[in-house]
Amino acid sequence: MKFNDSQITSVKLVSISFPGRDLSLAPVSIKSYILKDPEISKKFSVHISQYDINTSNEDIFQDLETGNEQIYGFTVYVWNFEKILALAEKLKETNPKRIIVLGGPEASGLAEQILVKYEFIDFVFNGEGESAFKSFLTTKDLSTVPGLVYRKNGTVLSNPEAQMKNLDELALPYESQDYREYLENSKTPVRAAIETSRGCPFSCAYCTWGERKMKYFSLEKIKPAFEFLFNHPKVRTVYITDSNPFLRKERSLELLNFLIEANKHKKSVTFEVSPEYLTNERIVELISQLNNEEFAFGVQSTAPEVLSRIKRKFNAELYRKNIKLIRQQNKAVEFWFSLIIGLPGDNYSQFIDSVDFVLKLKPEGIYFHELLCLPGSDLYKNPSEYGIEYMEEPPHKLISNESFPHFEYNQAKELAFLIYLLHRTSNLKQSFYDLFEHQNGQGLRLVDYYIQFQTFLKDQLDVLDGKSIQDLTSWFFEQTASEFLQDQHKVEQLTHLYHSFETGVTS
Ligand code: B12
Ligand SMILES: C[S@@+](CC[C@H](N)C(=O)[O-])C[C@H]1O[C@@H](n2cnc3c(N)ncnc32)[C@H](O)[C@@H]1O
Ligand code: SF4
Repeated sequence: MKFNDSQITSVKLVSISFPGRDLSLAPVSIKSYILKDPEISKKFSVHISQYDINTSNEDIFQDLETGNEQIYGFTVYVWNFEKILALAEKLKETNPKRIIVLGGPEASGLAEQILVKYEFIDFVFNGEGESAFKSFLTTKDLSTVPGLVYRKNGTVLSNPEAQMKNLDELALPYESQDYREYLENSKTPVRAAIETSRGCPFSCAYCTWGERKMKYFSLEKIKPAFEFLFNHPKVRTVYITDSNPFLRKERSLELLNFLIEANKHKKSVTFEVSPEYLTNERIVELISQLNNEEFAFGVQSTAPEVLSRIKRKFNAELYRKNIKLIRQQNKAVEFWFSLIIGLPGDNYSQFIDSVDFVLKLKPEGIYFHELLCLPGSDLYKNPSEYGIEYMEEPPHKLISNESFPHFEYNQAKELAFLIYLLHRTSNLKQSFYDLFEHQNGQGLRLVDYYIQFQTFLKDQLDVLDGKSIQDLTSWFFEQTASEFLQDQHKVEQLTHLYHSFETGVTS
């Protein structure tokens, strides 16, 4: 890009995130990396602005406008794309000289389409942004900028991506002044994120992480970063963002031993893994000593038909074994499992088989996610191959799935919400587990008791409080359940109805 050499060009990196979290890693990493370049630090001033997703567009716009930025670089995810588009349009409309740049997973998956559709967006980056953005700010020839998608003579051109070869060249968040200040100024302790690797060697069809070569930060590099987070009073929990943080045996053993030793204040270290890939018993033992209050395990589906369609492995025995091992080591640990509703090849009956598998592991709760057809994923690229149709607009929910009729999908979602709610209602989770144990041998599966209770509740209590299940995105299960639980009268009603149901079943 050609910038005026005689004056400083101002760049704002913008992220729109969730409350209770730290400063997003993407702008922090990009800023730290590009400012290592003497030419950039001389000619550019770079600022980071982060906003809560619940902040109104008017307020964000006013704040963004006050600076005299020439370049706005937004980090785009599926949850903030619409907000960013509205902001970008207004920024451009009020001053056409502003340069609007998008990066991040959602923008990467839609790069060409964005430039075709939205004239107020100038550039989109595909993939990793650190060295690509540096090249953008320093080169005069756009065709050399890795991953850049841009317009030339009315056509949209797309440069090949270049991967960072050595992650140790990047700064970790704690090395950044912005990150430290953000923590200091945060009113309450946050959930801090840290990357120890990038990529994923697997290739689940719904995910955008897969088939990317694994790259690692060295342990020497990440150890002080963890120490900083463990010892910082404004850090509540530490969240490892990796796809599968404990894949390599020797590295995992060293890292886990270190984490256990360094975590003096016993903060929770969270991450999501698929127990499929935990094949070493010592690693599982060490994971259970991490002092976690909570473990999140990806299941997604247990149905062979679905697993083969989405190209994912599943080994029920290994699952059970690992969960049992962790439980033996750490009795207090709470397990959460993730299931996706609406996967290709799935249907109501198979979905409840998956739910039953998970329930039998007696989790604290289940995260149910409606299937999103994420740009860049195989599902998004080849919907007809998977027998699905999805919404073009974010969050790219399903319109149809040939194996999972609408009615069944909503039924599954309704059951999912009920289970989520029951597991959040004190004692009721255990009541179902006890009921099942007590009734064992009656030929019913654990999930069947939840289904029977769902039928029993009909016309007696509306757990959705007038909302239609179709309009409730699974993202809002937590908020909807919390609203229900704040109403003492409703909680009493639910508990009372459960007891009537239980009496009916056992008598
Ligand atoms: C932390 C995280 C979250 C956090 C929120 C994070 C936040 N800051 O607000 C939580 C836990 C809330 C979350 C939730 C969800 N998440 Co999430 N999450 C992540 C995770 C693990 C890490 C993100 C991160 O910081 N990465 C590290 C940074 C450095 O990487 P990056 O963001 O990709 O940025 C690089 C490039 O994209 C690029 N770049 C980024 N911004 C910019 C800007 C410019 C100008 C340039 C040039 C380049 C550039 O350069 C960066 C450095 O190389 C990612 C997976 C991953 N490892 O990336 C998934 C991921 C972002 N999540 C994803 C999804 C799908 C979800 C959920 C929708 C899952 C679900 N079904 O519920 C929910 C939705 C949230 C909701 N509404 O409740 C997808 C997003 C796909 C998409 N199209 O946006 C990801 C990519 C995982 C996946 N499945 O593929 N998530
Ligand atoms: C990206 S996954 C990674 C977890 C881990 N690597 C695994 O394989 O289980 C994190 C969680 O987000 C949810 N998720 C990921 N992609 C999704 C999609 N396209 N639609 C709905 N949920 C999704 C899944 O439930 C998953 O458990
Ligand atoms: S779901 Fe997990 S294992 Fe599968 S590709 Fe995504 S990150 Fe990798």
